[in-house]
Amino acid sequence: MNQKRKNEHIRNIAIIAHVDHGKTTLVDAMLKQSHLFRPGQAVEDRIMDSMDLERERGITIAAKNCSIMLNGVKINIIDTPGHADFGGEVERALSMVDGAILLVDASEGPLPQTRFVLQKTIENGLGVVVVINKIDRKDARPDQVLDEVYDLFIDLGANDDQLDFPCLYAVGRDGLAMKSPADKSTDLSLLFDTILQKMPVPESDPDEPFQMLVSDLGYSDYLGRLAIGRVFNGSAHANDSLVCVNERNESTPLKITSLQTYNGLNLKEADTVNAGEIIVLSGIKDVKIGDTICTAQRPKAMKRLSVGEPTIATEFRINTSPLNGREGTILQSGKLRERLHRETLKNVSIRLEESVDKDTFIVKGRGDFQMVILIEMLRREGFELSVGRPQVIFRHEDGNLLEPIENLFVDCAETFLGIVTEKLSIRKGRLTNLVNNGLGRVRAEFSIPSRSLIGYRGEFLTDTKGTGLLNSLFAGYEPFRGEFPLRFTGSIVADRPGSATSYALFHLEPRGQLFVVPGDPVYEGMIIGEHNKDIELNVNATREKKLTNMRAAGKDDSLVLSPVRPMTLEKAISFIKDDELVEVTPKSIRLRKRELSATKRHQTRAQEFIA
Ligand SMILES: Nc1nc2c(ncn2[C@@H]2O[C@H](COP(=O)(O)OP(=O)(O)OP(=O)(O)O)[C@@H](O)[C@H]2O)c(=O)[nH]1
Ligand SMILES: [Mg+2]
Repeated sequence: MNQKRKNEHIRNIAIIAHVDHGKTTLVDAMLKQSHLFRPGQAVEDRIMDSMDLERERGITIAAKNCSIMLNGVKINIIDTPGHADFGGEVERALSMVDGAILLVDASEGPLPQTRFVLQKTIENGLGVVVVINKIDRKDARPDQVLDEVYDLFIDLGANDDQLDFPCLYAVGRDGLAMKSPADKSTDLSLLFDTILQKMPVPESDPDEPFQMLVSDLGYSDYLGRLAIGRVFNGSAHANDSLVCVNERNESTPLKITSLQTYNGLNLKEADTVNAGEIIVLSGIKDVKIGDTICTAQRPKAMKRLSVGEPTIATEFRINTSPLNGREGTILQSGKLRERLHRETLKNVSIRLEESVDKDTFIVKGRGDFQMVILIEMLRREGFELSVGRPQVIFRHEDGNLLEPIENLFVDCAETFLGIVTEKLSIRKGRLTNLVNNGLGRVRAEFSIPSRSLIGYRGEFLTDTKGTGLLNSLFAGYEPFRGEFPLRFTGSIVADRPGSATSYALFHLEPRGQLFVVPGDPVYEGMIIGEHNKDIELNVNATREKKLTNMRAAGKDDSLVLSPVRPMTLEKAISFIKDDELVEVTPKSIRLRKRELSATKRHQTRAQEFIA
């Protein structure tokens, strides 16, 4: 066997964890303490969360690269998202690195996504450094959490080397790392030393020619399409002629126009890049994530990056409501198709399917929150569209219908367990484990269909008065567990176009919860509220009070209406039933029936009844 060549000048690491365990905040501290910024320079918090939606929602959505220098060694760092719906980003990030820093919250301990990310890391045979983070929390229990992490490694089948993981304690927010929770520390130097000593050095095969696995794509107005990934073997120089090998093993020639590497938060031009480095290459038009860039003389595709299959499908269509074209600038199905296709190039866990109807597209992904983020991005770009309720993807095997199942972890006060268990059992959930810590809180585990969780999170927070924690992990496909009602209420539907009036809305209030306020435009087939009873109620929302000589119309203003909570995308897509859609524009979120005409809906129902 060949002697492997080591590149001692580089380490490639990913920061992985369950959502909110402090990854992006720790990267801030690593950047600051590696003297990336001028002394006194104002730097915003969670600097790697650079997308508007990441900053607004306080979570990481896409994995991103940066680098620091430690004792002359370059550390490429990839900050990854912790939300389960963005798990594909973690898998993509792990394809570029040799090791991962696994953060675990010192109070919460390992949670479902900790398990997912660690499992992927172990499967990839990568090095792991465990950091028990946030030990400043009043409810921190670092010793117990370390035991739980150890149990998790064993449970995931880690080998003896992996079980011997280095473990540190940290307060990422203050930039402190220590060997034991009681130690005093003033900085992250212990973490930096551990990275240098324990994270595997990138290795390559000196007999192999240049090979780069494309793990991400970018675009620059100046350089065009950018292929981002790790050089696994050999070296390349600016202006080299190479080939790109696609999934059908076809080679397309390319000439490198620029090579760049990560330098802090920016990119830096490089003349030569060597095995072990993570690079940004331009000079290529047609490239996909998973392709290999290599030499024309010995084209050899690397193992393609594979990520988990999508479990959710959502219908995206053009906006056909009577109000279309008033608030957005991009309305055509061709534009929608092109934009969704572009998303699949960047986002490894999203797939696009055309449907028989040329104005309708099926987008497949990992969860309803991922869909919400995609829809939100589109409306900000000026799109108008309508979307259906996310549906889970069923499978058929040997004549049996199978559905995706999740392990659901509930942590709540004992008093709320009754209502939570009742709601989950209606949704075909089964209690599999229950631990009562004797201090008034319980941890319960359920096995439950993925479809049951669409829209459940909001209800759970209401039922536990905002104090419950809910986490889930995809467990695999199991036999279909049967139907259950999506909701026990109907829709209040406008029967004509116009403007909603106070008078009409005031008289509709006793019938349910309204979504519109006086002056809002309405149209036939638009859902303006949730009906208390499980039937559709068609109403005239534009009704004016009959004027008499004695009274003026303006009197209606004195009617006091209950406040209407604004409809969020999350709420809207989980509220609608299969025969309903959400209309999304840059300014509004409206709900509607698929079939706008009340007469036609009535006819269809009558036919279904006869059939
Ligand atoms: N007490 C305490 N809180 C922290 C610490 N580090 C981060 N936090 C807080 O934890 C929250 C989440 O921090 P992030 O850095 O965004 O967590 P993340 O792991 O990047 O989250 P995702 O990327 O969305 O998965 C923020 O409110 C931070 O202020 C810490 O050391 N101690
Ligand atoms: Mg983050």
